[in-house]
Amino acid sequence: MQINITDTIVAPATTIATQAIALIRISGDDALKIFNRISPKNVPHKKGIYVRKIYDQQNLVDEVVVNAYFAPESFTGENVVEIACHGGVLNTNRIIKLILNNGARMALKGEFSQRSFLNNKINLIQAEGINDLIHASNDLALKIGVDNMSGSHNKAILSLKNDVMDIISRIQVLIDYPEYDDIEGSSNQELIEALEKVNHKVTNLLIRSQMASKSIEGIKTAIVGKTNVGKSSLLNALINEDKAIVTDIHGTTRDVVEGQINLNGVTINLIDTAGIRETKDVVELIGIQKSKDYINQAEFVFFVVNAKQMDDLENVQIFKLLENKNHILIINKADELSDVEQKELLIKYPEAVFTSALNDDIGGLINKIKTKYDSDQLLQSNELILININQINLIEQIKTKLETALNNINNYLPVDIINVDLYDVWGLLGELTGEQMEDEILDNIFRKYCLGK
Ligand SMILES: Nc1nc2c(ncn2[C@@H]2O[C@H](COP(=O)(O)OP(=O)(O)OP(=O)(O)O)[C@@H](O)[C@H]2O)c(=O)[nH]1
Ligand SMILES: [Mg+2]
Repeated sequence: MQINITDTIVAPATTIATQAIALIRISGDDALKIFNRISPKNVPHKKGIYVRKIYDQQNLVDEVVVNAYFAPESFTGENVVEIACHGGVLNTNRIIKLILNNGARMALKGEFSQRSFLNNKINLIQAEGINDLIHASNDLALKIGVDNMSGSHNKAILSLKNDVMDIISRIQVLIDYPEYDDIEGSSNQELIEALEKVNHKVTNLLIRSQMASKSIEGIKTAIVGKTNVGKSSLLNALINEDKAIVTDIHGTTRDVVEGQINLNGVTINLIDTAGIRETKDVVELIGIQKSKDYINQAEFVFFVVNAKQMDDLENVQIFKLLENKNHILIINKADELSDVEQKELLIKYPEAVFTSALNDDIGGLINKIKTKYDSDQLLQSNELILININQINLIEQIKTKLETALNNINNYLPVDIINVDLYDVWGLLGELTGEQMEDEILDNIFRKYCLGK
């Protein structure tokens, strides 16, 4: 759909709900004019905060606080009027309707950010940063959102672009003056070194970004083990909620139950599964098969056992399935074990952690998860990290192109061929900041934002 970016738009910036205050934003050339149509005492063309009464014909609607900004000094770069009104559902809707009737149109999702981008107030990395910040589900996502929103990493992309352009120009000299073979900085070796430097930076950006995106999106973690060992109790203790049914009857969990925990920068998506045992019960058998499938699909497995049944056939089977899997061996019901028993078990299973789901004693497990998925480095990183699929996809493409260029130059292919790939790299870097992106793709990116953002 082609959107008209010259329209004056309106949208609620807060959810429409029963609340003290709601915020309504108007942006566009006519923002002030439209507001003044519903406020007999006009707001002057001067940046500031004003208290005004809104009227629908002769009827008082609300008393509001208005923040007026004027182009280009606003978030969108346009005239903006922000109305803080009283926050009831009916009231907010009524004011929005009034504004619509007086010449504005309803904003599309993310249209304020899109205008800000189109008016060069922010680039695409900053716009995505704002969106990441709003949707952040853990500390890492929040940090990356704030960093990217602030534009503190714009330099990183700029410097990459400069590096690439520098190599392109050096090659261009070779193309333009083929008769010289000793142009400074343009020997094969020098070009390879320069390209490797860029490739190194891009590779690190990709590694950081993939790690961060995985930690934020969540690590698919299955809780498996024999029946009645306390898997569901452990899930409940971890998520701090009685979500899964717990009984002392073997085979209580028949279908999977899911939960999520956020530890600093890591999100763990938990799946509690049916306990594994010999059974003739058809429903339970399906559940058990599912549990085995979950072990295969999961990226991380919590294998729960009870001390006295470590060597049972089912456990031996599960140990086999877990051979090449990232997992934690959890000996639950530790409250039933003496210190001596625990020490003996640790000698035999040094990698095990003890928990008592019954007593919410799960500190050891939490620490173990944190050592397996250490996001501290990312949390403290001062470097650019990108976490959206589109962004990571672009970095992967950039890396592939750089590697093709490196390969070609190492194989002494004609330099003009190498420049073809480098121009692509240049273009892809531009897509990251949104400079070289088609309108339709941009529209799609902004439509995933919130209404009013
Ligand atoms: N003493 C003790 N009992 C526990 C502990 N954790 C769980 N239990 C008890 O063990 C029994 C089984 O717990 P569940 O969490 O349902 O076990 P499960 O592994 O999910 O069992 P299935 O769903 O049948 O596979 C319940 O009676 C729990 O209260 C623990 O740490 N200590
Ligand atoms: Mg269970």
